[in-house]
Amino acid sequence: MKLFVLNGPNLNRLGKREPEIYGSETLADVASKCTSIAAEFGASVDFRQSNHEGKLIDWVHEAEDTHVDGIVFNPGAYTHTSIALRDAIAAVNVPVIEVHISNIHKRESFRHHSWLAAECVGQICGLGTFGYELALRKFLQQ
Ligand code: CA2
Repeated sequence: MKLFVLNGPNLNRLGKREPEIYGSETLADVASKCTSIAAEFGASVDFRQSNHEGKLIDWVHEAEDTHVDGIVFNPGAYTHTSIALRDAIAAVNVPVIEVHISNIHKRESFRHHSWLAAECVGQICGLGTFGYELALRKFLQQ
């Protein structure tokens, strides 16, 4: 099984600021956790981050073209703004689980709505970086 874990804008700063919201782990820590969980199942994880909307869209398309089995996706703030990312998810036949480290429903009202969630298998939020692990395990147990 081949999985993508995609991360959107500013998540490369994880662990460097706002630990009260996002915790103290870095994105590299999350990547190595995801890689070792996948390895337990003989699966592979391609873990990526971009600050650019178009790049994230290209990676969603690439997932279908290269027969990826599922995408764990933390789209960052594009969650709340991007119809283009929603269309990309709708345009591919690859299941996507949306993950947020923080509880977006407990925060500013502009974070309450996700344009992507309705095109995803499900959404996990507010469980810290453990949400990545849960989403991965959902794909891996299949
Ligand atoms: O809770 C999440 O995972 C978010 O996707 C994170 C996004 C935010 O815009 C979403 O509403 C919820 C922001 C990522 C920025 O990450 C930082 C981490 C540390 C320091 C600064 C930014």
